[in-house]
Amino acid sequence: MTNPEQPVIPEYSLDRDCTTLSRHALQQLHSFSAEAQDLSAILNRIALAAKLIARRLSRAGLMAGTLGFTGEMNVQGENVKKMDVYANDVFISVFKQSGLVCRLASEEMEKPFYIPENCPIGRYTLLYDPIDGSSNVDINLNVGSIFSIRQQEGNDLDGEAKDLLQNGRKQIAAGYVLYGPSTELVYSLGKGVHSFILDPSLGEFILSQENIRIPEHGPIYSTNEGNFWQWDEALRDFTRYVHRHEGYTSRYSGALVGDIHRILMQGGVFLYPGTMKKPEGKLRLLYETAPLAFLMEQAGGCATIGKKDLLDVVPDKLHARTPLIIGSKEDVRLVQSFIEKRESTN
Ligand code: AHM
Ligand code: MG
Repeated sequence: MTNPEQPVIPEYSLDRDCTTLSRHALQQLHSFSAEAQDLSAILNRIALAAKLIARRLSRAGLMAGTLGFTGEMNVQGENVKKMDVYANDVFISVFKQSGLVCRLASEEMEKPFYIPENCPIGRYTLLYDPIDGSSNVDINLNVGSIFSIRQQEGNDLDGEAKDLLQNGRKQIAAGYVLYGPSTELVYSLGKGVHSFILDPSLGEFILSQENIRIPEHGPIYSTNEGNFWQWDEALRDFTRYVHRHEGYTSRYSGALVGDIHRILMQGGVFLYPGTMKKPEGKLRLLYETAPLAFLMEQAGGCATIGKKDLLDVVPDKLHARTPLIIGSKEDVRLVQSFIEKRESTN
């Protein structure tokens, strides 16, 4: 008998509380096949990595040896932060003895990391940026992790990982974790984009939004305008346009995941173009721009390097970089119209 005094909790709320990331992935794939189980288990491990990183970030200012630089340089020639190293190791550690992925390739490692005990059965490679936007870490602002899953092709006996030098359409799944006021994981298996919030009381990522769609047009433009004089004329034309027209507002946090998350939810465009000194831009294709482009297309937006779709770009090396113009279709199109206009007058 139900007590009429007791509030009736709708059934869906319990079911929703039980919609964890791994269960959702299985639902998405409509299957309990070995492949579906593997992908679901990989996402579950990524979720564990995210929880470990979120836990450390939440207490970073109180723990010795957590903030600041290590004094080392990474393969990109950038100063490495202690959190970069920790987060990179977390991903390796959660995949050891998992039988799930044979290789991990990360922005922080010159070459892929092999997990030989997994290789006979783990036919996937995980690509990731363990802490993106790490300049924000020391001042307690938002940062993120970005990930992508690709099928391993061939045995890669020479360890060169040449099979990873393929376009972004080869990705099986991609996503990011945003370490903000809540920890949020957004992912796609090529069947829409879905978001999960970490419920600390459960220690689980619980479904918060299914089938996220980016607006066709939005009010935000997000870019580091400090580079204005380093951009080519077309990008400057676009910037002048948004300065002179009502309806656009600027938001830029210096951490890609948060900036892209805002664009995904509210619409607009994020730009990290090439500069005169670095025509290929700053962001890395395999660990940053391709996973985000995959998500954005799945949400109904788009991503380009200027004229070419970002997902069609084939990297010439593991740590290749690309310019990035990403977001709502209409706003990306507007940027492209300035590029075309400049080309037609040159
Ligand atoms: P990182 O992976 O070394 O942290 O670099 C990537 C970050 C992005 O999160 C962000 O969009 C960009 O670098 C910010 O760069 P800038 O300081 O040049 O605006
Ligand atoms: Mg990064």
